[in-house]
Amino acid sequence: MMVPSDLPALAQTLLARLGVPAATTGARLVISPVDGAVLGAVDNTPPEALDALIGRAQAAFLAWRAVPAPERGALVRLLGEELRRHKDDLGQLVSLESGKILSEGLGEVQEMIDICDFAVGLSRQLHGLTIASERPGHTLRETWHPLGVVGIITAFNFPVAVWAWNAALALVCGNALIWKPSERTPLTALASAALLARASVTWAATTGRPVPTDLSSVVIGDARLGQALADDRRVPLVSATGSTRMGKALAPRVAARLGRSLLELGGNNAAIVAPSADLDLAVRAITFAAVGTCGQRCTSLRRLIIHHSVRPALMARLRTVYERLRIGSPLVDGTLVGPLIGADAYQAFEQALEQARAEGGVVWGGGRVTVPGCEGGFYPRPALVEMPGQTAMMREETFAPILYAVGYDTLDEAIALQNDVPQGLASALFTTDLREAETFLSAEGSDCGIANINIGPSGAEIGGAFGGEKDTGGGRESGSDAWKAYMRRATNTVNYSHALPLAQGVRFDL
Ligand code: UN1
Repeated sequence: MMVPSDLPALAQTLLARLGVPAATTGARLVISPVDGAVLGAVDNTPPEALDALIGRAQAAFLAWRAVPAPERGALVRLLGEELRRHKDDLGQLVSLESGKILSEGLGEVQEMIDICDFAVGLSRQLHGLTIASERPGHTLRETWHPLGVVGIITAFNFPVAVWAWNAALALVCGNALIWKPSERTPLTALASAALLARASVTWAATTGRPVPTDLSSVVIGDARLGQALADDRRVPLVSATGSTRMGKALAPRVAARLGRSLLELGGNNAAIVAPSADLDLAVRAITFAAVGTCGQRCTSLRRLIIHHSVRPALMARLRTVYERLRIGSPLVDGTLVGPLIGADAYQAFEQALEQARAEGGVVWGGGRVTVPGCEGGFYPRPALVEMPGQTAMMREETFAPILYAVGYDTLDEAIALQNDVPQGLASALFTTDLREAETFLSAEGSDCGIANINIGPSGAEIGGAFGGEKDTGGGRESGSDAWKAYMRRATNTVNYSHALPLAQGVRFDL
């Protein structure tokens, strides 16, 4: 496939098919990282409009919480159907707007579909517990209730899937949503919202009642919008994905009013390669994890901790693979590495390599690749960096395709290195030794929210809980029981006897 030369026209065609009115006249320009073209121009949401919007979302919540959960699930099922129908269009738009390769753009929409399926099933399984009461004639149980308006803040790198993780769960849990997407990716947000709006029309036609107005909305603008959500008591949960810096600025504001935040922040993910590792498999897994999405996943592999006995062989093979990486337009079939999101990201990439050299690193790769027809895009040559040890700069996350390699002698030493960074998102060990594998997954092993064996740290399925510890923020989204963050728990004691025994045997005779 040739690179379509007129990306703005393609973007507007895709938007029209997805049900978004022409986005060409607003004050905020949307730049494609593919070639630097202006894809569209959208309206900013004035920060002062948020107060009324939160009020309307609150009213929508009060109506939505009374709808039975399986019926709420039906809306999410319809959203999943719209996404299936428009997977190609939305997947292409994701590629155009975020720069990820088309297969990953489509994969992202698949991730939305998957979480919708999960949430539909969940809508009949918002289970509480029954608990044995210590008192005769009493029952003790817990129930889960809708929470309120959920603020969702997302990043450019997964411009739609992360919203869907939050939105699909929050909707079946009976909440209203206000979504602040990255300023860099408003078009895919508007398109996702348009698909939900279509699903809402179908839901209304089949149930005979409308979806409450402003049950779900998108606000476009800068950090002030996120701050307004963080500060507003009518937003009991703020779910934020982005940098640790952003999370550290936002979370104290939410905490100041004793609200809840669900944080999905930076990662600094490592893979350990043990002497027994299957190197064929490891090379493929490492390369995908390090250069996929141009190193701009929060789960991207950034540090390689290699046993000294296999280090020369593995690094030689990685260099060969890196030399053959197809770097180019993400819209061209077969491309593996697309552009960084913009000039600032490219500058951070260069600066990190500079710093690595200053700290004793030997760099293979690096520099900017000129892609014919896409001269306005910032295409980096992914870098492999042999480091003398885990230096200070390796403890920071650079959102770019840089893979640092260090050596180790014992597994204990490797695990200590893996854990010795501020972040705690994803980790991996390549080994065929059962003892090593189980040690890595044990309490004394990886300290991350995600710990894998013989698979890289990125590319998680939606079925598991997703998130990490330490500077990653501690939140869990997506599968497993992550839904509980979107509900409030009530403990209920019912006395069906004629007596009033007090707990703990306390006597209070009148
Ligand atoms: C992110 O980078 O914010 O596990 C999310 C993965 C994807 C999600 C990444 N499923 O890499």
